[in-house]
Amino acid sequence: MTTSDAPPVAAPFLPSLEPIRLIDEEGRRTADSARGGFDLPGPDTLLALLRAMVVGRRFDAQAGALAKQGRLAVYPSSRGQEACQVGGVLALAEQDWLFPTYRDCVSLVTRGVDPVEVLTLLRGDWHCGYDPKTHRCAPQCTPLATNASHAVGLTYAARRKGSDTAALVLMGDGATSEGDAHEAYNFAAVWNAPVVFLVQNNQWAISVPLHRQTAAPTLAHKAVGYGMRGYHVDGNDAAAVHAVVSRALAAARAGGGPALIEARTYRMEPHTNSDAPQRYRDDAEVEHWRRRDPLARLEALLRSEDRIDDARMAEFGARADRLAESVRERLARPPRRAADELFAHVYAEPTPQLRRQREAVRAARARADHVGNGGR
Ligand SMILES: Cc1ncc(C[n+]2csc(CCOP(=O)(O)OP(=O)(O)O)c2C)c(N)n1
Repeated sequence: MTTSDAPPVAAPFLPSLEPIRLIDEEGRRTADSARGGFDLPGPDTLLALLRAMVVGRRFDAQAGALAKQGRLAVYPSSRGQEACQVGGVLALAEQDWLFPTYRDCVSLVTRGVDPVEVLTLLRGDWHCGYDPKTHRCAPQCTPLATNASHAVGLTYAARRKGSDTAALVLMGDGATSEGDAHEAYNFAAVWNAPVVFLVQNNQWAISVPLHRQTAAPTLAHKAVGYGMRGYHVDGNDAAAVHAVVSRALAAARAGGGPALIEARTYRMEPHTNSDAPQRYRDDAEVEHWRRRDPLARLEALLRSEDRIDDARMAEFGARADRLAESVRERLARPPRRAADELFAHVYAEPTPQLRRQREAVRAARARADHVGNGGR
């Protein structure tokens, strides 16, 4: 066993108090002092970020409308958080894994998962509508922070097998207060697991504001206590999120260990379509963040540097509309799955409770079919 008398050095792990920013709120390149040693990605990457954000926002609006129509049981909006989800996902390599939450539908669409399959869980149709292995996307987790320890386990195992797979975990500010987050951060650092935890600090955990959630100077400072690198980044700057996540993933793949990134952003919509945010937050706050829109910021930079014009924006918009139309059409059809299939694959042998629930669903189905057939 090797030991050292030298005190551990915390400095390399410390995040900046000011978030790292590569594009300012007016859509201009920032000065070196704001960049934290990161460079603005090249024009192709910036265009890919903008295109994916335009598509993501259109998808999000469509999903919100489908929830209002009752075609989805619930929908937690990503609006305002596109730079985090798109910036993070486009930094992933082919072999990497994504571990999203219920909030992160745009991240899955960006990773290439069929948008209808993304919405399957929220439709109440099936546990996880997509095959996690196809695009290396874990199921969206609703229990807060449980995805974090799954990612540590997967990447630790992959590393032991000699693979250079890393993982990106998406989690909210509220999730960082969970015991599961603590355990995942600790095991990731102790095991040197190649995991990047991207905390989308959207300021609210349903109705709980950040200041009632944590006393830490920033959520990124939590990294220091676990012995991993912490980064504090402007979560409405897609270029900055992409640059920071890319570097953290590359370091993790190369054996440099995990990182905790806090992306400061804002949840523009209610927590879900069943929430009433006017009961706990001011319109003025929402308005403040509306003026910091991540799509407008990147578009402004690309326009001012002649990298994009109206025709190109229209192309992105048309692509987004096609996707939304396909989602609308396919979700108008009845669900594919038989309802009692929900009880399969939970345990090898169903428990007595599950068997009773399955019988109850079958009986309700039979009654509904009987009524549907005019009671004949
Ligand atoms: C373990 C657990 N406890 C409580 C909940 C109920 N719950 C659902 S969302 C939420 C707030 C989460 O806030 P945050 O992590 O900031 O994510 P956001 O929804 O803002 O993206 C809570 C408490 C849950 N899903 N899981």
